[in-house]
Amino acid sequence: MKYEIARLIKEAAPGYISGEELGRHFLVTRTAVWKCIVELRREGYSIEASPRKGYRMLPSEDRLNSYEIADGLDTAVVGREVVYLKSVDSTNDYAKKLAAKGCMDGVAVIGGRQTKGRGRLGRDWESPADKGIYVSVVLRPAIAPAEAQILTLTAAVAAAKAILKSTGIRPGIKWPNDLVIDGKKVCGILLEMNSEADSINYVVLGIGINFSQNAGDFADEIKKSAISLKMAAGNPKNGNGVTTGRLSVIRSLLRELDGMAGLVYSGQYAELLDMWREYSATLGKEVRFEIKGVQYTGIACDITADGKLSVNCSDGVQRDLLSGEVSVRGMYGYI
Ligand code: BT5
Repeated sequence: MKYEIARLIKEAAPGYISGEELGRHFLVTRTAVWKCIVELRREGYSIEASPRKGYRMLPSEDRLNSYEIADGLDTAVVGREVVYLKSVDSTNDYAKKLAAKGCMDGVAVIGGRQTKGRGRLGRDWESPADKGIYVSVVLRPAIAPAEAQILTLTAAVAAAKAILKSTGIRPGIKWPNDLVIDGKKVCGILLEMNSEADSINYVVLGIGINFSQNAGDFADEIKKSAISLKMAAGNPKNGNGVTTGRLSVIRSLLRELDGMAGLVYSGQYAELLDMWREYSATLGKEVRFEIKGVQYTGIACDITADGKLSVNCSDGVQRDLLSGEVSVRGMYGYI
């Protein structure tokens, strides 16, 4: 009932709606309405109470709860069910548990903070309360496990589009799983999969976006390589500043992920790869990577149909990289 109350108050804004009217609507007492208001305020809703006029919703962007995230989302798969947790160890771990129990395709888990946010290969993902966006989505695509890399690209394009649409800032994609702004990492993607030899049981796509950190909020080791949307907005070349809250970015992300997942589910990889190329901050750049202890440099020239990065190496050989680390000139200290 409380979110229904929130909806009615929101609909009445900028006007008021009386406690009596709300009580009548739900056939409860005004005291019961008041108890819901107290709970809603605790969840971050700014609701003004005036003794004569009733309740009024004040503008506030950062109301994160499953109702606000899912309300009117209207997606086909992603976000059909939304789980919001104020604090969680890792949204990926939580989503994996739901998936193992058989949850439906498209369940989205969102955290207000993560106490054990993870990157790839056991690395950490800094996940402070209220300053970042932590989203994991369970997908059950009917594709071969060997094709799963396409989903990392899918998530990267979806996150880039969501950031552009909701904030006006255009990030680039650094292959395979980073989004960058001004040469620094604003978003990381973690794909985890549970599969049989030739079919996928489920995939969990985890996306972390730095939203409102200041430079001083990041640990010393990543201060030079990390950026938040708020920091990016401080650079005039990135637009007029971020005026949205995390809620809009999250809703936009779920919608874009839904669109992108639709492309994968219907086998429209070419379209997806074209979008990836459009946002790429890697193609055409000098890159450096290592295979079995040998260092190579070259120019990243394309992305293959199965998501590999093609590099024209300085020894004249073209190499297609499946995953791993690639340093891109101009990013993260590679000059
Ligand atoms: C990633 O790993 O970039 C994947 C990050 C995925 C995080 C999401 S949040 C929701 C979901 N739940 C999880 O538990 N994880 C996912 P990788 O490419 O391995 O990069 C990790 C490295 O990025 C670290 O070793 C640091 O150097 C750096 N790093 C850590 N936190 C960062 C942050 N907040 N911003 C920028 N860089 C960061």
